[in-house]
Amino acid sequence: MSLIIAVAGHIDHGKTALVRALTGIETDRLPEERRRGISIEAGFAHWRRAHASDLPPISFVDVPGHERYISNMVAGIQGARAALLVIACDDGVMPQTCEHAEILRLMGIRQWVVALTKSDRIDSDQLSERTASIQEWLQSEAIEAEVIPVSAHTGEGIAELASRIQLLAEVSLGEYREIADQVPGEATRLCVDRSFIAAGDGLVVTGVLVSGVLRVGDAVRVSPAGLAARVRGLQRAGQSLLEVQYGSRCAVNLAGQGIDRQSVGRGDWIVSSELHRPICIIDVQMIEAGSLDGRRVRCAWEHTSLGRSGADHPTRRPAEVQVHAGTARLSARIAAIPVPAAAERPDHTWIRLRLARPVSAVVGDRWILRSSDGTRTLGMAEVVWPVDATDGLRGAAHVTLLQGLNRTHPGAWLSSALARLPGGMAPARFAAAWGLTLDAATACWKSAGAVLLQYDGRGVLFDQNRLDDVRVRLGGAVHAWHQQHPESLGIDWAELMGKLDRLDTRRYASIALSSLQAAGELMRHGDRIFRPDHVPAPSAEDEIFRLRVLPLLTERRSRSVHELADMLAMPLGKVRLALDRLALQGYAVSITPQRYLAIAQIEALAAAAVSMAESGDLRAGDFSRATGIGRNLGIDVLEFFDRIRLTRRLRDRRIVIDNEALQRVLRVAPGPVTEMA
Ligand SMILES: Nc1nc2c(ncn2[C@@H]2O[C@H](COP(=O)(O)OP(=O)(O)O)[C@@H](O)[C@H]2O)c(=O)[nH]1
Ligand SMILES: [Mg+2]
Repeated sequence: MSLIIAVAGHIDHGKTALVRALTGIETDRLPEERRRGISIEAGFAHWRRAHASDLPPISFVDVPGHERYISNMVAGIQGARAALLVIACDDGVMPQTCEHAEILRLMGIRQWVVALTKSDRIDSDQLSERTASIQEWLQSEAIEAEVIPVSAHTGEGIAELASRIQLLAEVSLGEYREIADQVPGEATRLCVDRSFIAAGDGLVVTGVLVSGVLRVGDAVRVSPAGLAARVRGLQRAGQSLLEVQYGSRCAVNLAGQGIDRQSVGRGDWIVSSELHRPICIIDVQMIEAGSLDGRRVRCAWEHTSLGRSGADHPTRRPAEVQVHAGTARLSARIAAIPVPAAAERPDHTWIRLRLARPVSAVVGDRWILRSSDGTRTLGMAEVVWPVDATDGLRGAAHVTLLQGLNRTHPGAWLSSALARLPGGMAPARFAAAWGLTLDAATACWKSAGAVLLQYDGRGVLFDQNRLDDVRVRLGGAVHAWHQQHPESLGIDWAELMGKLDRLDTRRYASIALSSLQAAGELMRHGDRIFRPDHVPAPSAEDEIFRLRVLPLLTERRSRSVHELADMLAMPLGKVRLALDRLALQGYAVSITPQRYLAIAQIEALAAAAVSMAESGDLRAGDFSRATGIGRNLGIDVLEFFDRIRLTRRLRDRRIVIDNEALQRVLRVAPGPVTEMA
């Protein structure tokens, strides 16, 4: 672990000179910077302290102060956890002093120190006056910071500032560790600010390792492009290492197909493979830029034509903004997510960002939003829902999902999401949303009361409590149906769904039904759901039907449901239902959806099959001939026997595997466990 301190402030206030005085390092590296005497890119300086301490490495990032380079400034402060705000004593607070302070505060920096530079330029009376006025300004900005007068020219105050920074570092590291300890198993994420070709080594990228560990030999991916690469070498502060921990700024030598300066650069992320899931649509919570020049300025935000949108103020046209996400700058359209006025918090707004290109996003990432012309900071967007979709939740349900999300811990977030999502969430999606390794994500969902089930051929996490609840209610609804409709086979699936709450969507109900079927608590025949102990009471109508249809089902030649409907002059659907009831009452059995046979008939056929298998070979042709039922029906019957596991097919013959199978299934053959339409 190491600590990065952002050195920010207005242009010409002495940031670069101060870093030089503290570290001896010149951060203006570009020829243009040296010629013009201004910083354009962020410059990095590792602090080699005179006194050895237990503290991990500390480095400064000296960011450009000119307003044209704000985007470089935002890229530069990625990963910084403390701020050294530089204010020249002859100039005082200037526009970029405010803007930088605002951006740092929005990014969540809590540890600050203010260097009042060029103290050699004014006398001590003026100095105390300046110090007082700056302290007043800090107070109005709600920034807690000590103000230390320094001169890079005379060296005055530099030692005091250095010891103050050490103290600051200790506090920030404590905070940092506390946060890091709460989220175990973070996957690797490095945001790239620069790439270059190093002679003999190939491509090198520099950037901040925001989470996880990077080791020489690691297989990684360049996101969002998705290129695979391998870590060939690592450096921190000019020193070659085998491993770098999160929080560090480092240089990484990458090798791989297509890995070059064109394919990897500022704005990209180097991530472990499971984290490569770039997305374009992200829900965020926006915190507005609150004060510039000490005034509360809401207009910056209102200028976006979006403004605040309560339920009674319909959203206006989505606005275009610039998003600084990590070191990337991209344009996005924003749409407010309307929150009912009562639930609105004055400083928070829910926003859906539609980014011009996909990015890597993890819950809690803080992005700076600036006006599309790049002149105003609108606020900070904290990533809340990096899942690219809300599973069909819209309007109030969407807001309820976002408002209900508990962001204190990945497990809590997952439970709060699963409680409201209609269709659960894939474990890999959850891991990527929180930047966790798959192992850590698994530990999290297990302790969060989620359950992993196969659904549509892939694993999906569901809320165990909700599932249990739906199971109980499904069982209750079926029971109630039987009481009210004793003559009916069971309740129709669609009707049963209608008895559940809106929240208990089809997916939960389907899964609950499957598990109830597997446990033998409910059965299903076609679209009818019923309890295994329920036998429909035959009505007078059933009796008449039975007398008419049974002779037809006992003939050698079997009739399809369609033929029966024609012969009995009854609607097809009615015939099917009546046949199903007959099956449940123990008179008939369905061998295919189209064919029903009388019990006596199927029992005779089973006996014939068993005896043929015992006395020699059971082959489809011989079976059809011997029983006289014709080839097609013969095959249907044998396949039915296979299905109920009376027989098993071995190439062209069959063997008997369970003599009792027919007796067991004579009541009803349960349908396959799949989602029902
Ligand atoms: N007198 C005096 N001038 C300084 C001091 N620190 C910086 N300067 C001058 O102020 C100008 C801007 O300094 P620089 O470090 O480039 O400012 P930056 O734009 O904030 O990085 C340079 O001409 C410096 O020589 C100081 O402590 N005393
Ligand atoms: Mg500078």
